[in-house]
Amino acid sequence: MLSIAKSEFKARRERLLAMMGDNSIAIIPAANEVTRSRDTEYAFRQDSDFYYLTGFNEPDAILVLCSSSVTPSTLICRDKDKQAEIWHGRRIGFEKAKTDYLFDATYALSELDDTLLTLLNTQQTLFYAQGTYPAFDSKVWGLLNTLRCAPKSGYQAPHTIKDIRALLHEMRLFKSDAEINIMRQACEVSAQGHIRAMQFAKLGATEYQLEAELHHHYAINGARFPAYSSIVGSGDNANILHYTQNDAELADGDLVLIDSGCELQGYAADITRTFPVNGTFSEPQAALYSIVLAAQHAAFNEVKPGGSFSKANAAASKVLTQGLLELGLLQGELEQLIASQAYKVFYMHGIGHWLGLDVHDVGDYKCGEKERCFEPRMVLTIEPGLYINHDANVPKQFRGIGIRIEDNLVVTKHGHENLTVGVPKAINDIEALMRASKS
Ligand SMILES: [Mn+2]
Repeated sequence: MLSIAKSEFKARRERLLAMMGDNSIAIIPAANEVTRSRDTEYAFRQDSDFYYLTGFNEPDAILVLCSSSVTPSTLICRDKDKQAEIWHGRRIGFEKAKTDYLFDATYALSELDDTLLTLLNTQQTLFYAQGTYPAFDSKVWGLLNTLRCAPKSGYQAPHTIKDIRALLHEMRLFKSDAEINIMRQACEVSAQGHIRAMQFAKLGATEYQLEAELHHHYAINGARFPAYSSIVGSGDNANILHYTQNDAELADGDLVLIDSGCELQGYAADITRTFPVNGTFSEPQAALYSIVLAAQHAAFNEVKPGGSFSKANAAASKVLTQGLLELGLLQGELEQLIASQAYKVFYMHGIGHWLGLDVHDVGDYKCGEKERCFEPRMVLTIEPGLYINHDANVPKQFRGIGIRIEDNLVVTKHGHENLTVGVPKAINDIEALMRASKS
């Protein structure tokens, strides 16, 4: 299976250290385990920032970067513990972590406070992301106070505190070849999962059964968990944007909207497809679907260096408005309807978002006042939709139809590569796939 070399994680730390400047320290904590109920925990998910810089997948660890130190990259992690490992699982231990993960120094978690105090002392700038782990925030502020209160012991606290996320998230926005390869694989696995769910769909099946088909396919391909709670909404449920109840029975004549993607080695895929339960789009469904698909194609044209989310959204909104006008769901002048964003009644979310270790990945959407343009190696989603509620004030045949089509694109030198072409979305192709699975 594809993976990211430990040397790449090390190179990321070195790049960040160089950007931090002299006499700077960064403290980046790992995630903690979270209780699900009584003495059971949710499946552990590493903190994305910590993972990006370490590739280290244990809870409670701390990464410390010191730009002017002879040991710039330090990991503090759980020590080996025979009893704990018999009950809860293997630990790498600080000795092996140093060699396997290419750190300059490693310490056991029992030495956390002393180590942090020593490393923090006399540094000028602290880079830290406040607010993610409140308990750890308290520890850091406590250590800073210790340094401030004891100048006679030779202690000196950093003068300046900066947010590490400004530097780190800019790095994460641009994906390396290794990251793109893993995301390509996450997208392929997810696409196949969607195909499997389409093939399984039939009258009387349930939304949770389609969800199970998707998750089964992810898991047997090495992606044990979805990147986010899968949305499987049939009929009017598709009009609930973040519907995750997934407990309805599929009815004849309804569409099903599936928004789901796996997480592979920390990287998310995020695909949406909408298809008919009985395998054939009705006329009003096909009419609305064709508008959304055309809007997506229009937005795709803006996914290239120099393009932007707002250009993509403008292109998609124009097509959506035109289509809604032709079908009689909007009335008025095209230009005026676009200017007043009349389409927002039926398309109320954004055109897309960055994609990476987080499904709604990090990275600024603006450069100061201005919107930022797409550049090669950015990965993003394009996901226009139309949502016509069961009680919408429109011709009856369009009510209760929700449609979204979402693909994952990596920006290239001259345009983009669609990572999720593996799952069909043309009406003919969807109908052919579903017909084949029934025969
Ligand atoms: Mn999305």
